[in-house]
Amino acid sequence: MPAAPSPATPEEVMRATEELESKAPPSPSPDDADENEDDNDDGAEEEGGDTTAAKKKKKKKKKKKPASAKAAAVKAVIGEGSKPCPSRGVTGFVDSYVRYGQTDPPTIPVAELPVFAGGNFPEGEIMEHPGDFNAYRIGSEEKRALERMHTDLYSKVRLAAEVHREVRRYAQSFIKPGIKLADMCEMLENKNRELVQERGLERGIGFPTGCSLNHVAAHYTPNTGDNTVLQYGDVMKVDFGTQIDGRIIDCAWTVSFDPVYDPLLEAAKMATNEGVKTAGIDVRLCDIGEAIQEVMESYEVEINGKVYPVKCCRNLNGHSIGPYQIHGGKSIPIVKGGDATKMEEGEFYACETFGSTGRGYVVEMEEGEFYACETFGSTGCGYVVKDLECSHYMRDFDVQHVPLRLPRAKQLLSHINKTFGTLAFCRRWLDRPDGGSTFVNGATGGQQVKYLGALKQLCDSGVVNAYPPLCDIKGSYVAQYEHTFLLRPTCKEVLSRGDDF
Ligand code: HZT
Ligand code: MN
Ligand code: MN
Repeated sequence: MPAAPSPATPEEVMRATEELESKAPPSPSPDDADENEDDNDDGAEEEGGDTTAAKKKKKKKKKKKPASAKAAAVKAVIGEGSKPCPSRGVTGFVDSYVRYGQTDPPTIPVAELPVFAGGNFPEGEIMEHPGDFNAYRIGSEEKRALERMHTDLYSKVRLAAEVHREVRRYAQSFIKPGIKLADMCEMLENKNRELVQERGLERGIGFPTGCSLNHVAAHYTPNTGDNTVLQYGDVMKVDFGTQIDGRIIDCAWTVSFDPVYDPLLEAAKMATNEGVKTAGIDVRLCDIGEAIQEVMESYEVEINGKVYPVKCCRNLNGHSIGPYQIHGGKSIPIVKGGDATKMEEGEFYACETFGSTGRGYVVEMEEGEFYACETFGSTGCGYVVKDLECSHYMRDFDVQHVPLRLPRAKQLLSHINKTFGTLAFCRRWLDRPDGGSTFVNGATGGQQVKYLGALKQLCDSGVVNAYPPLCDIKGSYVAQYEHTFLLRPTCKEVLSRGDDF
């Protein structure tokens, strides 16, 4: 039950898109305004060199100039053909990577851009570790010496992050109402492979492209044959990853076209930024959760004349990230009352928050399963849902060896081991002629056929885990933003930060 009428004819789709393109960007928060300004600033953000004074000066200038003059000035700096982003929830220009000498659309592998010669990839956003007890870190020679031992690691994760930024910028240029989600995922994933120079387990996609819609919060990607088309009234979470030597950048944003959802998107964006800001060495995970909830729940959103408080999805969390391990073992709660474990030097985290107009609690729903109505916040009879199939799977990181008698299960596990290792994968990839990696299996030597029984056996044996779509109540809307950061000895580096979000 979409809140706004969805454009049905191609003409209506075009009109909706044109309307969006002619509209001013969403009412900018102070943060958004800064990010927007940075876009015409030739990578100043990445160099961490933009001073507050410089920003103030630019802001004043902007106020005096009419919008058209500003747009022209920005265009002159970025280059010919600068395009504002057609979807809401992000800022800046979709071809901003041309400032690095990248083509538009991007075709040059990021590691081959001359501007990054010698592995000199852009640093993420640098923030100080919060707390007086951390103040010494930023100037500590001892901590700086520790960082010099990790130059290669930092270079790898910064490369993965730059690939993520360029792939998502490209995706933002073609994600419009009317696109088939399977096509969107294939284009995004193929660009990810191309820009990262996919080499099997060495470098490639970090995990399947989530494109969960509306009340589905996470872990939906189309299976083969799914013809779902993105609608004007949809709220879509685009969640994808890039990995180099197992170091995964996990980063997501929300796409919507109808401005009624802007406050919901803003709530999740601000809550994620609050989590990123609050995080640091020796900070308790529960304190981050409390700060996130405070920000998220300060928003409300009016849809069809009804006002909804924005709620945190309380059983979803951010997480630490280890090499080849998307969930490293620690969780960042997004509500108060979490555990008091502290963050530690050297750890990687994905801070992700989910704001919902629904119950603020997600359940796994599998096609054909039986649910009591209580599950959906009402009482009475139970019913069977015909909802979403599972698409996401991942080898259990800790399960070493399981005896498998059935040859088809054995063969599938061997395919998974060599193609994905302990990285997550989806059914669509098993259906590809390369079985998920041209580097590992050759362009046509990897396709898996009639594997669903074998996959189920691997799940039943515990060696593979299924990650079904996580759903709030039907008719609700969920927004998500996510960033990956690193707790360096001297500072916090928000690796995935871009000028879009
Ligand atoms: C699992 C399977 C995948 C990790 C978080 C996430 C997308 O919900 C502890 C905290 C991909 C990722 C994951 F195929 N999950 N981030 N981005 N999904 S999670 C999780 O399972 S476990 C969060
Ligand atoms: Mn994610
Ligand atoms: Mn994540």
